[in-house]
Amino acid sequence: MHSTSRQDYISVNFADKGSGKYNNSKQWRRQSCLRKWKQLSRLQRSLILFTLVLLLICGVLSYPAVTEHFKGLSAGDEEKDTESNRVLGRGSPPLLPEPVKRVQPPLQEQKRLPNKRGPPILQNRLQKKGNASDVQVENKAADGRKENEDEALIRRHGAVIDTDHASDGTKGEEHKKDPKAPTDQELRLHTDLANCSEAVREAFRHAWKGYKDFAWGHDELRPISKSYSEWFSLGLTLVDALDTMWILGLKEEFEEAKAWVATELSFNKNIDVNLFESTIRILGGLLGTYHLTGDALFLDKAKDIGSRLMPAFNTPSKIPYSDVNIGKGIAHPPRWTSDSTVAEVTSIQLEFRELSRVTQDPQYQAAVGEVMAQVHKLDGKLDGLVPMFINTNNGQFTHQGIYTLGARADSYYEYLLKQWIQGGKKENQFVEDYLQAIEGVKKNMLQKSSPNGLTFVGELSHGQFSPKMDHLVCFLPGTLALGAHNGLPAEHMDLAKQLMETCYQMYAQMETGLSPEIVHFNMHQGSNRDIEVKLADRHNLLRPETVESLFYLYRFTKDQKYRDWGWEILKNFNKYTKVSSGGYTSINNVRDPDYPSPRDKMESFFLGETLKYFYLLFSDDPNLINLDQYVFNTEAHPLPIWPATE
Ligand code: DMJ
Repeated sequence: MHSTSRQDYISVNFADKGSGKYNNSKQWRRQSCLRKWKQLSRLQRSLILFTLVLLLICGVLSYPAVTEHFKGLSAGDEEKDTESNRVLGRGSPPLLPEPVKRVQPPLQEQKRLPNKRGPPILQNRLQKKGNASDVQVENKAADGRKENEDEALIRRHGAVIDTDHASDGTKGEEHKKDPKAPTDQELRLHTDLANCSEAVREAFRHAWKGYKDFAWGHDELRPISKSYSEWFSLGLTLVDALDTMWILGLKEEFEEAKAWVATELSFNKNIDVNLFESTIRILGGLLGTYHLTGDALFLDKAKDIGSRLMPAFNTPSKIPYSDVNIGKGIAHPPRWTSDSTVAEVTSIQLEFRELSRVTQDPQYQAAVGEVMAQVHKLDGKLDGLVPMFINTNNGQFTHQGIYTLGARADSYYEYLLKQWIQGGKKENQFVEDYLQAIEGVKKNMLQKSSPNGLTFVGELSHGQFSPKMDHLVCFLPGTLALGAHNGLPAEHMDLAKQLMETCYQMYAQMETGLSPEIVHFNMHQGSNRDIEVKLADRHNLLRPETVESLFYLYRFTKDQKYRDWGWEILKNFNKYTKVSSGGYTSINNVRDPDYPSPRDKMESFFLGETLKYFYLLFSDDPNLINLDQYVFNTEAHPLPIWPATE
């Protein structure tokens, strides 16, 4: 409605410089206010003053952050003290993790059975320092004793490395050692004493408490505002976290989540979901939990969501649309394009292939296999590297000439290797494409930074190299190591170690000890520092990739430094992202330890992936997800490697 009220018009008087008009009118206004005030009765004046004071008091009290800030800080301190005492084995005896009971799928059943991507880019809403009181993050909670140990650890690991003088194939790992820093053996002892596994379980319980108290049954916790956000309205965090609880031996939490799945989780809803995200988190999560527990509830739910996602493949090219309405059975591309993301259409294969195997229904595997077959044949690759978009009408790559191992392409490479492993290393096309792509990375995207020669994977745009690397790329050291473990060239392991060091430095060189979302490496001779971070890239979303790779590297090399690095990162998550009332929050600024600026969101992958990989990193049981029996999907849900007889 068009309003013509007076408020619609603003009249602006331009002051005549030097005429003194502006000052005069200000004076005039002040005098007229005073005159009006004096005309009021004493009662009227008292009433106005009383109301103003009342409003002021209410304003202060109803601003939750003010009271919560103080409550939060003191509660946080207490909690942290207890936690660190337990973690360091002081006071009461350390809590040992309960033995994890794992149920493998019965052998007979196995025989019966047939054989950042990347989430939508999250906006960086940089907050002003004035909002600091919103934060209940326990970033100053550690006690004195612990602080000293932390500092020692950070001093040692924060030291810049020289990758040109290494003895172990990783080219130069001469840490500038502080003579006061603890020896490797002391650190090992420290790590053992700290009982890292219990610390991860504590972290999970804390995250779960926030989810349970403020977001139960919803997609994601917003821990600062003690509320939730919805993406698909499918209890995303709960479903993503199911197998983590099982692996961590958190029986009670698992049972309450299972009860919710049994009674509340319904896919018969008129909602749009993203095919890739719901496949890796929900279908993958349900299948992984089914395999660990043997409970048919999860298989039934997996079949339900899997079949509801199938309309996505009804496109002219058979390259799936990005979105599906799972209630109506109608799929569509995003409103602004008929393209899908390459990583998204090529990182749903492990899950749908497994769904075919367990249901003996070949339609799922056929649909995702067709996508791989088409992508394999497409023109527009550069030495095995793929562009970021593919058109759902004609099945061709679009936006050609841009290559990255980060968002929108990353898990294409991961799933090439993992499909080969899942299928018992028989489908050669996958491993050939993978090997070619890794050669493509080495030839076109691998560079060293200055001054310390960190090996990194940059990006290519129409032949121009950019020294930009997403944190997402840190899945690569783990994937390379997994390939080498499965018989691929040993030099892949060397490269994995070098890139692991770089991903670790992306954490260690930041003031909070947490990596930003994106870094740029310096390549000019004479640079002062290897890593630069642009203002808009300083956020940390609690992502898993570096911890994931640390887990693989530790499993395959047993080098203690990977655990030490993981322990350091876990402590920094606790220091800068833990919210005292429950949950962990993404932060806006990894470079400001005084004000990391919470974003008020706990992504489901923090429980689904990050904490799971932390736990596995610190576990000494090689059979806790044996990597010769299971392959993790890109959301850390373990799926069985198919038995050779199938
Ligand atoms: C997760 O959903 C998956 O790991 C995906 O492959 C990439 N993005 C997030 C974690 O960063």
